[in-house]
Amino acid sequence: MERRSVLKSAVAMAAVAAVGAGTTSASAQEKYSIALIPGLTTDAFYITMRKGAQAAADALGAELIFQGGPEFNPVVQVPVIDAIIARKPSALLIAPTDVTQLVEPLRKAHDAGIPVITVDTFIGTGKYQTGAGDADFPLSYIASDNILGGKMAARALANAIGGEGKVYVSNVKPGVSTTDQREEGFKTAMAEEFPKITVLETQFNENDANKAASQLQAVFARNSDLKGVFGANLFSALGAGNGVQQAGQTGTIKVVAFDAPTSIVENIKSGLVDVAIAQHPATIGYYGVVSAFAHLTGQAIPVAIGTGFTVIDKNNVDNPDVAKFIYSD
Ligand code: T6T
Repeated sequence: MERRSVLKSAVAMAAVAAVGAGTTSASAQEKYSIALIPGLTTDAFYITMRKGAQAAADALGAELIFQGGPEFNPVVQVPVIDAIIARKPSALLIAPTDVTQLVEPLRKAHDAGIPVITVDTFIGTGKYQTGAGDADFPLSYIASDNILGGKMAARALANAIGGEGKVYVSNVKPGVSTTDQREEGFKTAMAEEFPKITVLETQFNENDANKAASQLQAVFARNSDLKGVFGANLFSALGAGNGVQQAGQTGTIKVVAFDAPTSIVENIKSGLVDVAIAQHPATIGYYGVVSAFAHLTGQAIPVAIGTGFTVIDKNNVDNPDVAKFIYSD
């Protein structure tokens, strides 16, 4: 089935469920409020996720509350969760900024009777509703397959550098499920499939593109034969690319980027970035709201929903079917 019709039927199913649940009727249907807490508010990835979530909320007649912090940081995110719990939404969608530090803050929402679904990132192991561990209480995890995405990045970078030489991962910080898994997938694919590639020590930038740019230059200063870098999220890739440019190495040190902000178009066309792996954040937001709504109206929902990727390079960047996956900002 075509993607649009899959989404349409998901909404239709949820809407039918709402009427069929018996607690609602077409004339007196409860207006559900669904909160979405992003990793940070100013990131094009989450801005795009919000658009998808809003589209689903509009289709279902639900209210979307979007509230987050200015930094990708548990210390900033926890007070946002507390503020949301105080507003008593019907359900909470959240991209938790740490696998362990968000467990107890989110349990408070769960204990207050607010169903929790995590989008993009997970808590604990990300395996929910299993009865194992203390972080299995969220109902569902809706996200990209980040291990696969890391493997795809490794293959793209290996191809760009001709299968040999030194590369490294520019990453955010340990404890973020998505970027940890991308690094894991990248290293696994490199070890298993590309024995002539050496993966140098990962550089952690705390989601700061300026830091990622300085780190690129420092790694290059220590390794004049550096062949490539994998930027494991939007800011890591943006910064690593800027570092390559500042070092005068555009096209020589190859860059594979995770995520696709609007600047990626120019960076691919100029040859600064070889390949970008775009996630589908609008789809994540859309399915997040549809899943919350389905649960609220009495339906069982999948414990995990995987969304796709679009791989962008200079051969397809102008194709409208590809360009539609560039993030909004
Ligand atoms: O890569 C996305 C997201 O998937 C990750 O969890 C955090 O970083 C981004 O938001 C991009 O900045």
